[in-house]
Amino acid sequence: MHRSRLLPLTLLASLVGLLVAAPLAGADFLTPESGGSSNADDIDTLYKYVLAVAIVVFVGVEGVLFYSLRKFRARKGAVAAQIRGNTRLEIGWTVGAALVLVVLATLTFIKLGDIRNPPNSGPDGLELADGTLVANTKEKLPPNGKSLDIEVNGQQYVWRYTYPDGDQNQLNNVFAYEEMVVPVETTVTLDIRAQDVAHSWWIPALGGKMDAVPGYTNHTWFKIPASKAGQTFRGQCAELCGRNHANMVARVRAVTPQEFERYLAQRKADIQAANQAAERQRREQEATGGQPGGNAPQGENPTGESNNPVPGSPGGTNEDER
Ligand SMILES: [Cu+2]
Repeated sequence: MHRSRLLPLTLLASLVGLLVAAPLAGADFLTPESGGSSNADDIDTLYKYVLAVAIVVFVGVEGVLFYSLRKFRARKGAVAAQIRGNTRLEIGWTVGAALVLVVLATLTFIKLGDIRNPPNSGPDGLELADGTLVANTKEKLPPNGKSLDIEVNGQQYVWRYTYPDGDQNQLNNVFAYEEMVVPVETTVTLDIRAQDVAHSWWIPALGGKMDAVPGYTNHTWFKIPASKAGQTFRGQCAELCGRNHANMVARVRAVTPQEFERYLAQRKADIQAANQAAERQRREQEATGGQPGGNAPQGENPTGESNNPVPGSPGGTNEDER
């Protein structure tokens, strides 16, 4: 075969090969991860719709291009037709492009509601009593108003999670870093904040990413199906936030509601023990006069900024539950 023909044919063949092989190379090669929550599945489906339309457009355009390159290639003695404008063709591709946009916009709006609005927890989800595990200032709640509302706080360079406990006192809530443990079949709503610079919360298999910006509270949600209990979903801060941005990882571990309740109780006990140990140490230091500034009256430290049991954690956590 002639060399000049070989090149486009090889290009076309490799292109077709790439498109055919792409789905086999892994389900999430061209479209987002999914499977952990219905909003992630909807986002994934939407990408697939757009991809399908894009492939049709791409193949159509490239097909006409390669067909024309071959059919109207330069020949000895041939004179090219001089064409100036073609109203029908021009209207045709303008209307065609507009139709593609209308189709994509319609599909997007059909899916958008299910992506943004959290559904109710399943019957086997965590038992959510009225007002006990629910924050009272929420933008998006499930239709029945009940969700496990966890505060996500981005800080250089770790994610901090605060679990609700039903009372107004934020200081005695259970908290954790890096790994969030959640019950399956339960709608988990997240209040996403940042305390220093902008970060971005993203566990790809659990839905879209959400900015964490100082001074704002953003909301997102997920609901992990029962079949995924025992699985851990991994993510990573998605906003360059400083030197150690790459180390700012996040994990969400799905457990059964029973395991979740055990986890919460255990964690509460651990935090109380650590606080008591810290308090004991502080009193000992005060008694021996070892700590500078240790003469503040005891029990009058509402911010809880001293002797925080977890290094690097913000002030105001789990002080003095007694
Ligand atoms: Cu970050």
